[in-house]
Amino acid sequence: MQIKKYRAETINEALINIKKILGPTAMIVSTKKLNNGSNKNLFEVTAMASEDDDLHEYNSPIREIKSELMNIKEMIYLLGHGGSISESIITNAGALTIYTKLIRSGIHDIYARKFLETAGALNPYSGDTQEIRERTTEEILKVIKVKDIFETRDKQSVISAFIGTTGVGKTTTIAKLAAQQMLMKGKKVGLISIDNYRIGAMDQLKAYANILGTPCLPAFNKKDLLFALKRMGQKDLIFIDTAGHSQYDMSRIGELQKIITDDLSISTHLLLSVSTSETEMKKAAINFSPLKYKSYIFTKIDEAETCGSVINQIMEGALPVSYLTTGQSVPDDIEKAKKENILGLLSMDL
Ligand SMILES: Nc1nc2c(ncn2[C@@H]2O[C@H](COP(=O)(O)OP(=O)(O)OP(=O)(O)O)[C@@H](O)[C@H]2O)c(=O)[nH]1
Ligand SMILES: [Mg+2]
Repeated sequence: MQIKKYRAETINEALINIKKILGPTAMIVSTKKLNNGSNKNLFEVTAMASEDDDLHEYNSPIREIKSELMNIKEMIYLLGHGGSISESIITNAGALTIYTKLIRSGIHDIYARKFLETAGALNPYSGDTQEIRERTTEEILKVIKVKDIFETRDKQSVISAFIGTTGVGKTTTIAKLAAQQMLMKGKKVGLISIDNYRIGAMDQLKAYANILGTPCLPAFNKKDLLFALKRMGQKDLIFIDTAGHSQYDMSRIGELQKIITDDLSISTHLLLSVSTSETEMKKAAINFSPLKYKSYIFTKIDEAETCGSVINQIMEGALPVSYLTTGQSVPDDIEKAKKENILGLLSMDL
C-alpha cells in the first residue's frame, strides 16, 4: 500500500498531481491547510493508491477504511460542481462525505453548505461521518413541510385547483386522487375542467369521470365556474383541472387568475415535474405565483435521475409539499407527502 503526501498552493493542483502519480482511483486520506508563515496558501493532501490486492483481502481493515475515504474522482467532481468548496468542508472528512452526497443528489452548493453549517458540521471537532449524517438529516427534515390538502374543519366542500405547465401531470394526478378519495375514503367527488383553449380538452378528464361515475363540468369563464361549483355544492371534494400553460405565458396565467379568484375559497396547488430542468421548475414556481398556490405536488419522480431539485425548490419557495407522483398508473402511482419520503429521495444512505 502506497501512502503519499502532496503539497500545493491549491487543492486542485494537488489533486491533479495525485491523479497523475497514483491514478484516478486513488483515495484521499486527509486534506489540511498548512500554516507556512507566508501569504500564500499551502495545502497538504495525503492520498493512497487503491490497489486491487488490498481490496480483495477478506475482512481487511483497509477495505473498511477505504469505504470511508473519498475517491479522487469524487473530489475532482466536487471541485467542478460545488464551485468553491470551503476549507472547512474539504479538511473535514465527515463533512466532505456528506457534502458530496448532497451535491450528488442535486442539492445546490449553497443549500448543501447551509445544511452542514446549521448541523454544526463545519467546526473542527464536529464528529464522525455518521454523527454528521444524522445531524444534517435532521436539518433537512426541519425545512421540509408537508400539507394535507383535504383537511377541513367544517362541512363545506374542499375545492382544489391544480395548476402547472403543459403535460406536468395535472389531469392524471386529479384522476389518481379522485379515485383514491372515492374508493378508499368513500368521499363524494366532483370534477371541473377550466380549459378554454383546446378542442376536446375535457375529454381526458371526462373519461376518468365516466369510469368513476362522478360528474364533470366545463368552465370557460368565472360565471361557468360559479355555476359548476353550485351544482357540486353537495360534494365533499371538488377538483378543478386547468389547461397547461407555458410558464412563460403570463397572459394566460393572468386569465386563469381572473377565473380562480380569491373570493372563491379555492385552494390552488402547483405541480412541478422533477424530470424537467431545474431552471424551468424555478421559473414555473415564480410565474404561477400570482395564483397563490398553497402547496407543491412534485410529479414524475420515477423519471428523474436525482431529486435534489425538490429540496432546492422547498428552500426557495418555502411552501409545503402535498403529494409526490411516481408513475403513469392511475390511481396507484401517487404518495401523500411525508417528510421521510422526501428525504428518502436524496439517497443519503440512512
Ligand atoms: N412517468 C410519469 N408520467 C406521468 C406522471 N404523471 C403523469 N404522467 C404522464 O404525463 C403525461 C401528461 O399527463 P397529463 O395528466 O395529461 O398532464 P397535464 O398536466 O394534464 O397536461 P396538459 O393538460 O396538456 O397541460 C401523461 O402521459 C401521463 O401519463 C408521473 O408521475 N410519472
Ligand atoms: Mg390536462
